[in-house]
Amino acid sequence: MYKLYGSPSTAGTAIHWMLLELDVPFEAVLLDFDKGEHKTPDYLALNPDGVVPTLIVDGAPVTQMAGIVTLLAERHPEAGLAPPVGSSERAPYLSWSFWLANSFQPHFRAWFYPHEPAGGEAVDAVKEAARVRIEQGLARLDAHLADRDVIVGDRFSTVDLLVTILCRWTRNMPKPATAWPNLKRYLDRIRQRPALREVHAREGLTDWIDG
Ligand SMILES: N[C@@H](CCC(=O)N[C@@H](CS)C(=O)NCC(=O)O)C(=O)O
Repeated sequence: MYKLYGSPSTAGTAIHWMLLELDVPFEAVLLDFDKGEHKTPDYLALNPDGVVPTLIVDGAPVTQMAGIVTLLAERHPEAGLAPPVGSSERAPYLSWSFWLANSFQPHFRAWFYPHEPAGGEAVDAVKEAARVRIEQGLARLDAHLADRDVIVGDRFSTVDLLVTILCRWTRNMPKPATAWPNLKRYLDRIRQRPALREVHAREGLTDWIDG
């Protein structure tokens, strides 16, 4: 039985969705950011960064969105949400996973929390730099999807789950992911997945899922 600490419409949503894709038993605790529930001593003992998600696996906390979905795919290989170790698709799978986590996702942190790198002084410049880099990343994904339905191989994987969540975060940005034609076609198909629709319902999210 997994226990997820998340919060609606956050990186926690990725794990919530993944658990529904896997159809495994779990408990979801949705923290209220407005009440600072992610900064309490008890929660900081689980996740010292005071962010979501945290997943309790066999009694121990596991953090980092991309790491958690990769771990869950490994623990539930029957779901086929990651190419097997040793397969030819493993290299692009790991490259895309780490690119998303290390190179692309941090620009979203800068966009939504610009005071962190800017120190309160250069918030507008930080947001503008983040916007440009997010759009460059979206253009790269769009080009990759020109003749493909998924990012790696020929079946949906945790890479697609991460791409979808990050694209969702662009929905109120000046140029959202759906403005790129291949990304829109890709996202329109993924938005039909029952588990993604279910996580929207469970977290009370009504925007974006229907376009
Ligand atoms: N690198 C972390 C980033 C997690 C993160 O930034 N989570 C955000 C929500 S999407 C959060 O908890 N923000 C609350 C805060 O920073 O106070 C991960 O991938 O898990």
